Amino acid sequence: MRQKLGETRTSVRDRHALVCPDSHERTTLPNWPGSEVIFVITPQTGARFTEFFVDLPAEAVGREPLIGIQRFFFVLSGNVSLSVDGKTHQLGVEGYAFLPSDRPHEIRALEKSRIVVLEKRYIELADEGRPEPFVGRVGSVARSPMKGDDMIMLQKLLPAGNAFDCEVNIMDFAPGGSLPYVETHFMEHGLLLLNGGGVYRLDNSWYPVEAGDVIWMGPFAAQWFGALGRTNARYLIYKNWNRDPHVS
Ligand code: UGY
Ligand code: MN
Repeated sequence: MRQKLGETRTSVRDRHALVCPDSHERTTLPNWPGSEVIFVITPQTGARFTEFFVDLPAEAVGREPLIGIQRFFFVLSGNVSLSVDGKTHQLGVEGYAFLPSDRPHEIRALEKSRIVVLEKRYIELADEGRPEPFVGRVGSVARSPMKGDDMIMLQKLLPAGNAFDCEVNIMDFAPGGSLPYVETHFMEHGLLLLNGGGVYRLDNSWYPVEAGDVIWMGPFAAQWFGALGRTNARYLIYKNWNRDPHVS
């Protein structure tokens, strides 16, 4: 799509970035043969994780990430299968999976599909083994009000436990709902807006955001969101956590 006079809402700053679909650039990657990959958050922006979309034609496969890197993926459209530990799972839209580092697996598109992937180097704890693979579906994850506010419903997609060094959640805002305060924390976020829209404050900038937008929030990026419009605003959000900042 040709844009008007070089305009875009995409904005890449030192400690945060908003990456909108109109500025996506496609690439190839050896472990995703035949698919198109769109990196939206990478260490080159300052992040300690990656977030990317993969557009898989029917029958395309994806293989493990680099050594020491764990992976979470979430199906945005289509249907994929995941083979791991001798079992095959089928994942439709809003199905997701977590794969610990160095665990051989294969993701196969059963039809043309789009997934979003988060990858992070695993930080091991001395007395704790790596987490086990986990497969789930958003529709069957419990919802609870975030910090007691029933205008923001939270779904935690990964199991609890010290083996995990990150979390991936869904936050669902009723129109008019907002984060209760401007957060600042050393943990980073990778956010994909799934539905609706609103205004995201990142440091001292306020951005209109809509479905399909990705946000990187680096350490201590001030952050606040208010949902606008007549429909819920819902986002998928990654956070590194459960590890001391000295090793994060
Ligand atoms: O978990 C979080 O830090 C979350 N409340 N942050 C955010 O939505 N920007
Ligand atoms: Mn936060």
